[in-house]
Amino acid sequence: FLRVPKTASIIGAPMSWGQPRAGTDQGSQILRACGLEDNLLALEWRIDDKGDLEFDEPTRNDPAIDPTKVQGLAKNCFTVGKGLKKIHDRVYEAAKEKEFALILGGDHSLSAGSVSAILRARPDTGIIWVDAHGDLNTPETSPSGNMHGMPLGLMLGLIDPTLLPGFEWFKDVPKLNPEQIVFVGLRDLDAGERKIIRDHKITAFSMHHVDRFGIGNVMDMAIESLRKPDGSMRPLHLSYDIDAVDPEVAPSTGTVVRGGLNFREAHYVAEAVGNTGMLGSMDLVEVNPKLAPGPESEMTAALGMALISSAMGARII
Ligand code: B3U
Ligand code: MN
Ligand code: MN
Repeated sequence: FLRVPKTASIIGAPMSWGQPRAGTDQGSQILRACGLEDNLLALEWRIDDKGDLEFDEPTRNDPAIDPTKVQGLAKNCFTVGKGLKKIHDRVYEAAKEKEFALILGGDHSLSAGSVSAILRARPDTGIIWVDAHGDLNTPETSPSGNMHGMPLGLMLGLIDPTLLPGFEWFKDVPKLNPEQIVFVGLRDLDAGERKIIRDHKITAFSMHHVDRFGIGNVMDMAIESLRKPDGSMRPLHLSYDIDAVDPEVAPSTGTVVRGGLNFREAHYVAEAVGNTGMLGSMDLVEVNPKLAPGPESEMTAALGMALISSAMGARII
């Protein structure tokens, strides 16, 4: 099985068309500006910086979903789908070279690109999805049509990619089994997402569970839930949406929800995953410096950077 690789591939994926707010496309840049390379070097990583990918903008002539075939909306699907293909290819390149893939968002739709690439290289990977939201929507269940609420809907195969312009390539990528996912930090689910969690028996730890059991127990249970049937541990991918963290600590993000992880809980999540020795890849998404600009956005970006460091080996003692 995979042991933590020693070379980290940094992949900037400042794509923001999965949600409506300008500024999410500056996330990778602001995370880098918080000293990413120096911090990783200090943690004894070799760095293979792939730079920031470039993405097309949506245009008014882009193909959209056909309302006679899909009852719902996936805004900018053509541009998002093309962008995810770029991310997928770049992440796959890193993962097949056995590098640690660190993906800097960008909005959370990008994780359908990164996770599908990780699964192609490391099929048994377990996904730890740290988020206020479930991101399990389909065009039919989504209240907003924003694709950053759909990456797990895509990865679970709940959306037919052949009906989504821009996603034709997605029919050939590996999909997730529900037992390969665990949620931490949930507190804002749509009705359709609740049903998907129930119907597919996805392990989910909401903020209610954090209150009830404490973050230490929650992370023990979350990690334990990702064991394979033979008892061995899966390689892990951490998909960290900064909006999992309480808005008092991480205000600069597009969809804030009160009652999130506090500062230490947020770090603990990353440390606990790092401590397994099985973490092979990570997304850090939804930092938007244009929302709450100034000291608050610096605080949010610095936190994002600290969470990456924690997952990749930084320890207090
Ligand atoms: N579940 C809602 C809101 C949302 C999802 N992800 C974020 N917000 N960041 C939706 O639009 O799908
Ligand atoms: Mn998310
Ligand atoms: Mn979220």
